[in-house]
Amino acid sequence: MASKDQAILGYWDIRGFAEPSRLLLHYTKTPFTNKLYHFGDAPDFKREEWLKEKNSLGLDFPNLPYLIDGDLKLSQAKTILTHLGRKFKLMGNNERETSLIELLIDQSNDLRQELNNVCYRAINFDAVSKKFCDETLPIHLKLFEDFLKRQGKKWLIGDNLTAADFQVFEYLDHCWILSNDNWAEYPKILAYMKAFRELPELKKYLESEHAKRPINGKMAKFGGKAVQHEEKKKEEPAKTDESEKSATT
Ligand SMILES: N[C@@H](CCC(=O)N[C@@H](CS)C(=O)NCC(=O)O)C(=O)O
Repeated sequence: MASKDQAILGYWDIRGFAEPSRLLLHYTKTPFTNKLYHFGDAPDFKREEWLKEKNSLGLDFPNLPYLIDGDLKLSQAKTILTHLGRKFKLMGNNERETSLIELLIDQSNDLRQELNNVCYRAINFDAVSKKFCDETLPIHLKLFEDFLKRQGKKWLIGDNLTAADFQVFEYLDHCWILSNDNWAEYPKILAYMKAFRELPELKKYLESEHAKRPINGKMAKFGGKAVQHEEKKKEEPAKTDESEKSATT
């Protein structure tokens, strides 16, 4: 039963940009209202469910995701994640760690934006996704692999999770789903992702609600349907052209 004091995290009914914060909230066992908005059906994928509330929530900069935490109302995915990080003492133990956490959040966001361009905006999906998997993704993966190697710790910043881990894990996982590769060249990343999946605080959530939620909106050419991680199977890209018109996420 939702308490009226608990925070509300609003977003589309997908993993997208909100899942890092959802993971953090689950990890910290924080009860929250996971307010989900649904796209309409093809071909228009209407956003009415969100648009009719968008300007009445008291958000200074109305957008999805948003977080209503008491009288604080935030949008912007990174702002929400770092707000929660500070609240739950997951933003590092000193200035240096905090700066590295922010760096990792921005770096993984760049990767997610590149993935978004493939999934939502590619005109020729097959060619663009192949180029992403063959050229762009390996550059990013090598950087994360080397970072993990240099750090030499279980998590990105030492032996305890920080806010960065929720986003880096999540966005690497989005790429894993698209890449359909075994990532054998990146043993540190593989070990890191395996350890994350086995966190007792998250295991159940990762195997249930999280696994059932698609990474992208249903207008996307890829990731609009939930894909089981274990299957490592490439989802068929959507065949319609409507996706280009409605690419919003
Ligand atoms: N820079 C923003 C981008 C937010 C954004 O693009 N939100 C998309 C979903 S991922 C949306 O549908 N927003 C609702 C709107 O534009 O009204 C963030 O990082 O949160």
